[in-house]
This record gives sequence, structure tokens and C-alpha cells, in this order.
Amino acid sequence: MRIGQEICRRVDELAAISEDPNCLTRIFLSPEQKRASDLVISWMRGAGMTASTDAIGNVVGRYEGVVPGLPALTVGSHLDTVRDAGRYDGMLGVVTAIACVEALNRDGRRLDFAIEIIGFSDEEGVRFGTTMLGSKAAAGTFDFSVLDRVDAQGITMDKALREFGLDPAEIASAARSRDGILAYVEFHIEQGPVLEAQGLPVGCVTSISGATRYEVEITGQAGHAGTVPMAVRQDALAAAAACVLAIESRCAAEDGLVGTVGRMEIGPGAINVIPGLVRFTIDIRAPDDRQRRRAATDVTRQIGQITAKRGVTAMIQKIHDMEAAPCAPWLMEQIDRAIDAEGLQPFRLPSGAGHDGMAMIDVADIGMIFLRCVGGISHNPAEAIAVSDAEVGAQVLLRFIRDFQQRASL
Ligand code: HGY
Ligand code: MN
Ligand code: MN
Repeated sequence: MRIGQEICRRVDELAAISEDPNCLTRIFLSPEQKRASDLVISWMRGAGMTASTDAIGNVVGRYEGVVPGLPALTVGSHLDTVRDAGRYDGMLGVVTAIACVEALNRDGRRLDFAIEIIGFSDEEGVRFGTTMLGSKAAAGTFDFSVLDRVDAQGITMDKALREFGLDPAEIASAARSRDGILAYVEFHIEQGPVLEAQGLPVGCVTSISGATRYEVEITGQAGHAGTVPMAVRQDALAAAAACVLAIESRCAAEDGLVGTVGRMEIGPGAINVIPGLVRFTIDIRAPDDRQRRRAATDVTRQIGQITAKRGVTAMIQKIHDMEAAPCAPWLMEQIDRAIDAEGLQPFRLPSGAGHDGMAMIDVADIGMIFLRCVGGISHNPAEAIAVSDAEVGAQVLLRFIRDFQQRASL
């Protein structure tokens, strides 16, 4: 149980690094990211790795193979969090991967490939609204237009990078080459209830659902709450509420499809003023890209109809669109084999949550190992795992790494 205990202890140590003393929030290019990165780098170096941060703030550790410079099995996850987050989403994958290299290093084991661990700097997209900035830079697909996006304080990403000590012009240098990566594998909590319902500690992911995100701005007419008759109001919030219910019913209509309005700002926000301006976000996901696209089309059309009928206007901006990412069969087979070799029942399941593998698929085949989490709860401070599951998960990941067979040799 030692490795599991150490993993949970390190996750707790990372969880204490937050912008808010009352809850866990650690966002892209924040002072907290710097402190967390320094801590992770110290663990990586203690495990016999070279470690540093790259041009987008990813933490990158490398454990050489039998000779220096071999292509790497890349194992990663993210170190940023949502607001009021759980402590395992992302961090568990990085800490567990380091624990595996630590075990290899302790035994003096060198493999016929290198191991690279990446702690991505921004997967959640909390600060600037677009996600997977770290893994997109690593995959060489970073969209430089996002440098102009501003955060809630009006700071551009470009400025935030410079204030963090990074040079936006260097971001391209964070890109990995396809021949330098043998595969990308991520270890992550399931963030759902399936493994727990199956009574299994781990599972092999088949694919990661695609996601489309919008920012919607509804403009009505602010007015006096006491004097404007109901029939003539242009109430932006009432219109937004109708849109939210339309999104919910459209996405509830099909299995596998999900739709969420996660953030809403209401202006001017006074108790006695009819809201004149409302901004909200939409997040639509499905394992099948056509299903997701159909729902997105329907939802945007319904928003247009609802707002026109209510005499308000809607501006809809797509801010994120990522295809579903299938995991590679040759990696799934090796993940199942590692699970089986640890005396556990292999089990395959899709991921409704997005992960950095959706970006890394542009530079390598991807695989994912899920770990059971209590009640399937995530993006919530109640997120929890059993220490015994942390132990089992680490043994499965270590077994996968030790027994990893390169595709070329299959
Ligand atoms: O939103 C997601 O699915 C992931 O947690 N970023
Ligand atoms: Mn998350
Ligand atoms: Mn995550």
C-alpha cells in the first residue's frame, strides 16, 4: 500500500496549492501553477528524471532508456484545475506516472524506450475559455489566435504568458515530433459512475467524446422592475432561461449526448432591474461526432427562434470544437493485458469527459486507463478515490509501462 499512500499524499500536497484557501482552484499561468510546477519538477528529479517547463508552461520530465535519446512512451495528464475542483482530476495521472518511474529507477531498470511524463499547463480552459492549450502546443496544433483572448480581468493570454516568464513566440518549440513519441497514454479518474457500478477499480478507455462549446450573449432591454408591463418586456434573462431549458431537452433526447450551461453572467444584476444583457456558455458532447454536430445545429437554431420571438438578440460564438478521439486498439490490448496480469478483470468504457489525448492524438496514438472514483463525482471538492485503488492503479500503469511493446515490434 506504500505506493498508493505516497501517491495520495502527493496529491494532497498539490491540492494545498490553490488561489483560494477555502477550495482548490489552480488556473493557467497563475502563481499557483508556478508553485505546483516546481513541486512536480522536484518529484520528477527525485525519481531520476530530467525535468523542466516548456514554452507553454507544461512540466516535462524524461527518464532515459537503455541509451539516451530513444523515442519515448509519453504518459501525461494536466496540473490545472476547474474552480472549486476535486484534487484527483489531472494531478492523479501525473503523480502516478512519477511513482512508476520512481519504482523503475529504484530498481535500476532501464527500458528499450525512454519515458516522458508531461504535466499539462492548461487542460480545463478555465482562464481563457479554450481548453487543452498545453497538449495542443505539445502536439504542434496550438492556435495562435487564442493569444488575443482575455481573461476575466481583461488580461490577454499573450500578456499572461509574458508575465509568467514565457515567450509566446517560443510556443512552437513545445511541439513534440511524431517520431519522438511511441504512444501517448493517460491515467485518469473516470469522473463517472461506471467502474464503481461494475465493482472494478480500473478500466480501459475506448474513445474520448468530442465537444463543442459556445459563448452566447443575449441582449434585451434593461428596465424598471416595477413599471414595465410583462407583455412589453425584452427580458434577456427570461430568454436565456428558455434557451437553457431548450438545450436541456434537446440533449436529453438522445443516449450518449449531453449538454450543459455551466456559466452565466447577468447584467446589470440588480434586484429591481429587468436584465438587459446575459452571457452564458454551452458545452455539448457525444461519443459520435455526427450526433454532436446535429445537436449543436439544433440548439443554435432554437436559440435564434426563442430570442426572435422574445424581441431580444442573440450572438453565438463557437469557442471550442474537438472531434471524438478513438483510443488505439494496439494500446487498448496492452492496457487490458496489464489489467489482467494484475489479476483484475479488463473492462472497456468510453470517456464522456474531455482529456489531453484529444489533442495528443494529432502527434501519437493514444490510450487511457481509468481509475474508479467514489460516486463518480468529479469537478467537485467531494472527488475521492480509495488509497487501495491508487495502489492498484499504479501497479497496472507500472505493469503497462514495463511490458510496453512498441508498435513497430508488434
Ligand atoms: O471538461 C472536461 O471534460 C475536462 O474535465 N476538461
Ligand atoms: Mn476536468
Ligand atoms: Mn481531467
